[in-house]
Parts: sequence; C-alpha cells; structure tokens
Amino acid sequence: MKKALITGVTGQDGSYLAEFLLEKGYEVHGIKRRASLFNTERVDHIYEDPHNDNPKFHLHYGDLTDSSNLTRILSEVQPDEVYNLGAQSHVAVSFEAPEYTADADAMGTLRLLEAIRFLGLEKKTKFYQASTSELYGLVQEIPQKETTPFHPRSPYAVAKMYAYWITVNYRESYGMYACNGILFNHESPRRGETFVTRKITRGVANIALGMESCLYLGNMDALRDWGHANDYVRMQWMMLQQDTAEDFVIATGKQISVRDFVRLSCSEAGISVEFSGEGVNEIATVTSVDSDKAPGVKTGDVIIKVDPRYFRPAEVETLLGDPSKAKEKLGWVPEITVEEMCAEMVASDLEKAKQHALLKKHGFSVAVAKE
Ligand code: NDP
Ligand code: GDR
Repeated sequence: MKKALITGVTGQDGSYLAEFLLEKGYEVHGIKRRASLFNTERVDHIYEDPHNDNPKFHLHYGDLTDSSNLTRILSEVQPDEVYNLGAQSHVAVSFEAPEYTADADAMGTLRLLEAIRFLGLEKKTKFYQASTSELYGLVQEIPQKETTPFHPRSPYAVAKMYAYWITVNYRESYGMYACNGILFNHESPRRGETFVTRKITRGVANIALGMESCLYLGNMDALRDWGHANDYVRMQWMMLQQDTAEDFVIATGKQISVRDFVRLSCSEAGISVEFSGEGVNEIATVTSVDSDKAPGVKTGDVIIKVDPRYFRPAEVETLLGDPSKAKEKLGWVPEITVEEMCAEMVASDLEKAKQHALLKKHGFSVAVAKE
C-alpha cells in the first residue's frame, strides 16, 4: 500500500486529493494546523477515529514554518509521495502579511525538500509542489505555457516563484523526483469564501434568499481561466506516476471575467442583471427575476457594487493557460466546464442559505461571516 503525505489537507485541494488517494487505496497522512476551533470541516467526512483498527486516513498537527515538526512527521510516515499543498494562498492577504507568506510558501517548501534529503528519502519519496499561474503575473505571452517567462505581481507569487525554483533545483541537484504543477485557478463548493468565485456564489445565494442585499467586489475586469478542483487534483496525482519528473501547466484553455462569473451565478439563482457605470461606480441592477427561485430580490434592486478596498496594489489582469503538454504527455483533459462548476457552487450555496433562512424564520439568530 502506498503512503502519501499531504500538507494543506484541510484546504480545498487537500480535501479532494485525500478523497481521491483513499479511493486509489493509499494510506493518507495529512498535516493540519492547530487552531482555536476545529478546522477540519472539509475532511470530516473521511475522518477515521484513530482508535479504529487499521485506519487509512491520519491527521498530524504541524506547520510549514516548523522544520523540526516536518522532519519528524516525514521520518514517522516515510511517504512514497508528498503533495505540498499547504500555503497562505490568498493573493490579497499576501500584501498584508508578506513575511509570513514567504515563510510558509517559500521557506516551507525548502524545509520539506531539505527534510526529505536529510532523512535519506530523496530516492524513495516523490514530491509535488503546488505552483501557480500567478507566477506569470504580468503576462509575457498569451496563452501561458510551461516555457512562458514569469513576472510575479504579489508577495504570494514571489514566494511561490522561490518554491517553484527550489523544487526544480532539488530535482537537478539530488536527482529527486520533484515536480511543479503550474495550476490555473480552480474552484468548487469547497473553495474558501474569500476567493472571488465563492464570494460571488455565496453572496448571490444569500441575496436570492433575502439574507443579504448587496455584494461588494473589486476588479470586475479581471480575466481568469477557471477550472474545477476535482479535475485538477487528479492531475496532481498523475504527475507523480510518470517515469521522469516534469513540470506541467494545468488549465482549461478558456477564460472569462469576474463580471461574467457574476452574470452566470445570478442566472443560476434565477436573477438577470445589467451592469452600468464604470470603475468604482459600476453596479449591477436586477432586470428580471424568477421569484420562486429568488424570493429575496425584485426588479430594480442594485445587488452588486464595487468597493476599492478589494483592489490590489498590483493586479494580475488576465490569465489563460495552454494545457497542451498535459494532454499530449499524460492524456489529461478537464471534464467540468466553468458553467457546470458555477451551477454546482450556486446550488451548494443556495442550500446553505436556505438552512440559514429557515433558522432565521424560526427565530434563531444567524450571523453570516463576511470579510
Ligand atoms: P486553501 O487556501 O484552500 O488551503 C490551503 C491549506 O494550507 C489549508 O489546509 C491551510 O490550513 C494550509 N496552510 C496554510 N498555512 C499553513 C502553514 N503555515 N502550515 C501548514 N499548512 C498551512 O488552498 P487551495 O486548496 O485552493 O490550494 C492548494 C495549494 O495550491 C496552495 O498552495 C495554493 O497556493 C495552490 N494553488 C491554488 C490554486 C487554486 O486556484 N485553488 C491555483 C494554483 C495554486 P488551514 O485550513 O488551517 O487554513
Ligand atoms: P487569485 O484568486 O488572486 O487569482 O488567486 P481570487 O479569487 O482571490 O481573485 C481572482 C480575481 O478576482 C478579482 N476580484 C476579487 N478577488 C477577491 N478575492 N475578492 C473580491 O472581492 C474581488 N473582486 C475582484 C481579483 O482582483 C483577481 O483578479 C487564486 C488563489 O487560489 C491562489 O492561491 C492561486 O495561486 C491562484 O488563484 C491561481
């Protein structure tokens, strides 16, 4: 039985990857951070009581900023595969916490690689690094592929650039099977609530059911190549099953704007909107509504506004990936379209909003968290 160690197992990708590997018959170990509240919601459904016989899913307390902890876990687990998905992964937050972001995202990757080497696991343990389309930043070529030069535009992207190159360096220096998946944005109902797609599907669902009246967003012109996390974790595993380690771009090859993602989400919730105004004055007004689906909204309501606080000091305006190499060499193609993904996310958030609305109706106080 193969053993995998996943950093960031409590995150969006970590939870899908853990499910995927358990289905493949792996013994899966994940690193979770200590928090003052439970933070394992995304993996609770696969949690196994450690008192059970022969559990296949194990959680270890740890942190990418603590090399002694990483070395001990690696030494205990002796994994065949390490998936380094843990990171301070929010681009906007990286401008607020640049040093911590560098520590976790850049140095954390080095700590893991060095622990593998120090423990003499460099010929046994295959290493996957969660690299990102943010490396392309100020894009030098459209679409972006494995050979496109990098120009990172945030402390997050700069930290991830170090992680990218240190992974390449350990491959070249020590013959380690270490590779980078350069993944473009990927989303799901498990996406963190402050990333734009989930912020939109959750906001629109709450607005549809009258739990919120208006959603505030930043740059509506940003263009992204959005795929589904489930398609992308499959590729993370495929990258470690080759004879030789190589880096791959993972993307859909299609892009839409934040504004279009708003339109799609509204339409899934039974709301048609029209955008007017420009820049900070842009708004979306309801032009028609299916009141069975969206009883909390009426024609003429302004449900989207721009708040410059969500603008970034340096923005990545456009990203579009070319996944040809992944298709040709690994036979990988994404199976879920952005429209299908958006429908799944809106349906899931409508379900959550309905639960909140029901509690509210019956007199329970419901606080809806916001950033
Ligand atoms: P999430 O933000 O959902 O998950 C990040 C995970 O990392 C969480 O489990 C988090 O723990 C954990 N983590 C954060 N800081 C530390 C730390 N110091 N030590 C240990 N663990 C830590 O990200 P995604 O699942 O979306 O992304 C997975 C990886 O892929 C990340 O590295 C991200 O940068 C990268 N990536 C993501 C893309 C995307 O579109 N989703 C695209 C390209 C790359 P906790 O739950 O406690 O916060
Ligand atoms: P990104 O994702 O920065 O691409 O990083 P995010 O969803 O945060 O932003 C995408 C684009 O939408 C614009 N935007 C807003 N973003 C947020 N979060 N909130 C808003 O209100 C808002 N309004 C407009 C942003 O400016 C941006 O242009 C994600 C993360 O998962 C990274 O970890 C990963 O590496 C990259 O995707 C690929």
